Amino acid sequence: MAKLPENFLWGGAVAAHQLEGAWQTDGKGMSVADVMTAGANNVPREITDGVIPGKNYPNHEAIDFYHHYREDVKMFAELGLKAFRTSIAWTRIFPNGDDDQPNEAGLKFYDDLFDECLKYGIEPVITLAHFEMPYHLVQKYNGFSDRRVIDLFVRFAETCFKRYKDKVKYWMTFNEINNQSMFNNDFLMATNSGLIFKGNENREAAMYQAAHYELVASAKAVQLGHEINPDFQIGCMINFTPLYPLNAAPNNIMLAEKMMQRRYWFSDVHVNGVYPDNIEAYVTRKGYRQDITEEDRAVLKAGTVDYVGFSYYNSHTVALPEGKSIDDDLVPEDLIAQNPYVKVSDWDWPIDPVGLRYSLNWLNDRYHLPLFIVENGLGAYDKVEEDGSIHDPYRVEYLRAHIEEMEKAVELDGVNLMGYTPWGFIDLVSAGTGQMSKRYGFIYVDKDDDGNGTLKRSKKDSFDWYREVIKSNGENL
Ligand code: BGP
Repeated sequence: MAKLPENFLWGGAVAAHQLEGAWQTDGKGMSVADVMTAGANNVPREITDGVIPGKNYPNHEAIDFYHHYREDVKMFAELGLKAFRTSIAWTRIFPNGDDDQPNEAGLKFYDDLFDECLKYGIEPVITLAHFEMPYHLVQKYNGFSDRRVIDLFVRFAETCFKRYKDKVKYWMTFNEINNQSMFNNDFLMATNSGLIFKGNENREAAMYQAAHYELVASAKAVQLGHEINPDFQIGCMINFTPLYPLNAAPNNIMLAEKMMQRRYWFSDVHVNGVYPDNIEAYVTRKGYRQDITEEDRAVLKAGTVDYVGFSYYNSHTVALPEGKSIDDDLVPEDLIAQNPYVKVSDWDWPIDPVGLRYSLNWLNDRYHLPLFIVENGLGAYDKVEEDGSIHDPYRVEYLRAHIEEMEKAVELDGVNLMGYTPWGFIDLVSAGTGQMSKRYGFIYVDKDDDGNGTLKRSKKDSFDWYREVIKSNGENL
């Protein structure tokens, strides 16, 4: 088999609010992630009305990367990372989102962080908004349900592009922008587009309008970024969870196709600059997304992305419930069926390495753009032995199987892939559960779900394994 390209971006991925902590340090404002309590296994996190003393807000300290980044980046270099994907906390730069001036201390933090990475030859890969809209914008505008938030985001993007134009080449606008297709999920709506529902609003309608503004904001940022530095590579970022039909019943095949359309039109717009016909037909039929102008359409067309970044954790399987038709109002969550052919993780996430090869093929055939796997991994419980060692063969097994499928996609299927940055390669706060105990890392961080621990970093067995994978450019798995 042919090898991966020499410049393949082997790396690791994190997000500001899940590891930085220091939630009020050096002028940082409060983000929506700062008002999220910790949940538990399959108990959703609560979004509270401001910070309530005594509730556990795990992001407030997280792993305190803000104060540990120098020693951490040194370890990342030892691991051999070529790329480090993180996000810029919007509230470090514009604490309220609509401030007159950016916060210099926040800008300086990322200057120092990027310098530290570049010192070791580690390429920063930066997401502008990873689940952390300024809380002030959530309260004042209900996030992206208000058109005015477009310009506030664009100003934030412009400030970052200008400041870091000689340090950062790879950017993404919004993390997993398409999570909001699960519009019944409060957490996903708040983190994706800053929408909080107070009553019985039509959630799906609100989602289509807010997502439109968000896509316009993204396209404006992409266009501006290319003007600021024509060498920038600016991508979109979607959660990619292929939806399989439970069986060959034609209605289930059609359902899976419909659900794929409802989940992946976001990247269609990012890449093609136009809404796909099926979504135009759907929103027209439902009377959704009433505010879309000719100017918006021109902006979408002018601000298409350079690559498609995506996360892949699992596949889902769908079946049409008894007595339902494809064209009924379907609630995405009600369609999920158990796939008898795959095992699941401790958090009931299906484990499906072949699904990654399927996803790479699907995205490559659909978009004909470079792809970037910017998240992949297994959340698991780790045990620290008496002597401090941590044996995590399950993590290696998961990643090895996925990398094998990734390599087949590149080497046998001709997929154009830029890089691979496994998620949470240093333990951090889980986004979905708010727990520390759902760990993804090669680097262990001593902290538990109640916030106790020394924050000491140590290497798990997987650390040496991944270092060898990078060193051999994916040959030694
Ligand atoms: C993605 C997010 C990440 C991350 C990951 C794992 O959806 O982009 O922020 O946390 O999923 O999810 P979890 O932390 O819920 O296990």
